[in-house]
Amino acid sequence: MKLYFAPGACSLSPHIVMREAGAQYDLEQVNNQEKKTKSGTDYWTINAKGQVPVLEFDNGERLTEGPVIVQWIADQNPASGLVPPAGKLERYRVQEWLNFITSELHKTFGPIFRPTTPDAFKALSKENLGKRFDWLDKQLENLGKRFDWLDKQLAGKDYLMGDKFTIADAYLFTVLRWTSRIDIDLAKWPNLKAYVDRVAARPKVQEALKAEGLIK
Ligand SMILES: N[C@@H](CCC(=O)N[C@@H](CS)C(=O)NCC(=O)O)C(=O)O
Repeated sequence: MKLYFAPGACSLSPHIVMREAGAQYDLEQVNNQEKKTKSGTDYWTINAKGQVPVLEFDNGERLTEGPVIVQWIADQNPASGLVPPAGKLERYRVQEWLNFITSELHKTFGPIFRPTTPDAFKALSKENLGKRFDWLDKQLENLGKRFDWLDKQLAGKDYLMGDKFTIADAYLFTVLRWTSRIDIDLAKWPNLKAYVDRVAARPKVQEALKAEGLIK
């Protein structure tokens, strides 16, 4: 089994889940700009969607889409308690979170830190720049509103589902880490800040961050 990842990208979420579940997969780093794996394989041949994460099975079959991969890993390791069993309402609560994180948070970040964006900004006229900034401002405002709501959800809770860490926390933590790259200071949302620090302190999360070279 092999997990394809790019340091700090959304693949950090299944990477954390893999470690929290006690699963042992190989890791293969992907250069997401060059679309090459560390061992030199053209990444388009691994995932025709050109994105991480990908979980590759020993028979060569591959599973994509982070919110699905984390459920698969957790289901293979039920003793880890990382996801409630299918059929229980709590399972759909976790899926409710995964869907919110992927569609309303994760995908809002992409265009904000796409590497080509600053060059385009430079080349644009002042008027166009203004329009882009209006757009960027709106994105950040929308994110801010969602963070206000999230902050309330986390008040008095250690994790999204209460006192138990689940796959949804691995994903939310991964996405919230990106705020520092776009100058959003989480200190504005005390529950969110405390949550990120709490997840970051988990030994398996520390292991994943170190393995991706994100901390020393
Ligand atoms: N729907 C996919 C999206 C994955 C995704 O956005 N991956 C990003 C990294 S966070 C990526 O590989 N981007 C490179 C690209 O799109 O070229 C999932 O949830 O797994």
